[in-house]
Amino acid sequence: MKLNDLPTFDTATLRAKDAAHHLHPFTDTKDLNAGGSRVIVRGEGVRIWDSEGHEIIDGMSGLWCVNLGYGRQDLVDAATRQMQLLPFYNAFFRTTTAPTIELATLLADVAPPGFEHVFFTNSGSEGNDTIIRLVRRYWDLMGQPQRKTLISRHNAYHGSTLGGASLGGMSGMHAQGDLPLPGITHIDQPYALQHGRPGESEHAFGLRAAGWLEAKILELGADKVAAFIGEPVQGAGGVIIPPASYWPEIQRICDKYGVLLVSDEVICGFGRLGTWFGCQHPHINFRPDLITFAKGVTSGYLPLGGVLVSDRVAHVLIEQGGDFNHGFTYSGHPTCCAVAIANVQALRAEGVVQRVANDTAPYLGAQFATLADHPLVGDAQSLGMVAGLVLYKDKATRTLFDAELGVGYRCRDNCFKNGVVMRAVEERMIIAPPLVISHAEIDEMIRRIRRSLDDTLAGLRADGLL
Ligand code: PXG
Repeated sequence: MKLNDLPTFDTATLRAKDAAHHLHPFTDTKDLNAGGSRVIVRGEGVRIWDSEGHEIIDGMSGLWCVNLGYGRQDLVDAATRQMQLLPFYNAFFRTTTAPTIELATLLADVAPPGFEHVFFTNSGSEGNDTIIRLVRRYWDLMGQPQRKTLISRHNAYHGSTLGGASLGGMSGMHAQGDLPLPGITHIDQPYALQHGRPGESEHAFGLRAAGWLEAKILELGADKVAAFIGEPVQGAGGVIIPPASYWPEIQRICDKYGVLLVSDEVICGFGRLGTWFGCQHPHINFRPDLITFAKGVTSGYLPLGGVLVSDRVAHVLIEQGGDFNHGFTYSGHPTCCAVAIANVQALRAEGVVQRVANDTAPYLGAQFATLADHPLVGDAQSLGMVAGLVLYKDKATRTLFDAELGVGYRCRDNCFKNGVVMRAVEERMIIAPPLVISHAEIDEMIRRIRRSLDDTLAGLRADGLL
């Protein structure tokens, strides 16, 4: 859309209507309404604009999803063509649509070896609910119906449905609504800054953290455990990058006890780490039995998610399972699938995943690491196109600020003011920019982040907090 074709936006009226009628996700509505929400009206490449005309580099790709960036006419055209032809038809009663078939075929091609089947959902949360039902069904069919328990990790994020929130390990979510559901339990996350011991190597910590899974399996009894689920790199938890020793050891433990291994690739999938799926990254390196995906499959242009099912599981479901009594009206929605096809084809044709691995991610990592010379910043690390740093009160002694000060939120607000989206997760500040970001755009993003860190430092000093 040309700039002079843009509609005009009356920010005050929009904010008033938003406050009157919209309950935002994960939001204190009273607090939001006191200040008013920011209305985002346009996007192009890695940039977004708000209704007051501010230009902002989107360091979070929308919400970890706009992998190809904004303004892709090919994705718009794919949606338009499909909506003209057939906006919707279902896949329930011995019917399907061409884009649904073509996307299933394409996903089998880009998935790790041994994944020939997909079950479609609308979101990552529904994908993980599907995982719960699938793994329990699998073990019923295998004649081990007592294998019901799923093990996940504290501070994991697996969605906001009852199943997703239960699999997730967010204490704030569990505290609302009596979660987790029965049959879901958690071990600690592989976060060395929280759980590492003085002098312990990263390698040794990774093995010890994976050992918590073995201990939990033995506590429950291996014959009770259906699956272990984890994000290759925890996203919403604050970009927690596990040691390289962690996932291969998790794999070994799952193999030893016959436990299904589930990779939640909602963030890490579709090139985010420089491999098609996060489990394929050399630092991560495991072979899951099931993969949850969403977000990047359409670069967020339309909602779509699902579960990639390995041949081990699919064979049992298909050969012995009969009906699988599960599905959503929009499972395999043709317009969403058409956009996903265009997105995956573009990722391929433009060599985006390769470029992330060989060029963009190393460059982002090097530039992001330079932030560690800032007085507030320590532990600035990245893997692929996700990066996180810690805001320290005293980085020499790794002393954190009191949580009540909300230092991360101060920093996040300064980032917005300086034209960059960065997300705050308690003491951690994180980014996950579009995969198509250029070197010049990375430079500009890092400059804006540095300015925001300076402003945060100055504000803390002015308020007598440092
Ligand atoms: N798994 C993972 C790993 C996710 O990151 C979901 C499942 C759920 O997907 P849906 O499509 O149902 O939202 C997610 C979603 C944040 C944030 O604050 C992250 C997500 C969602 C909302 C906020 O970082 N990730």
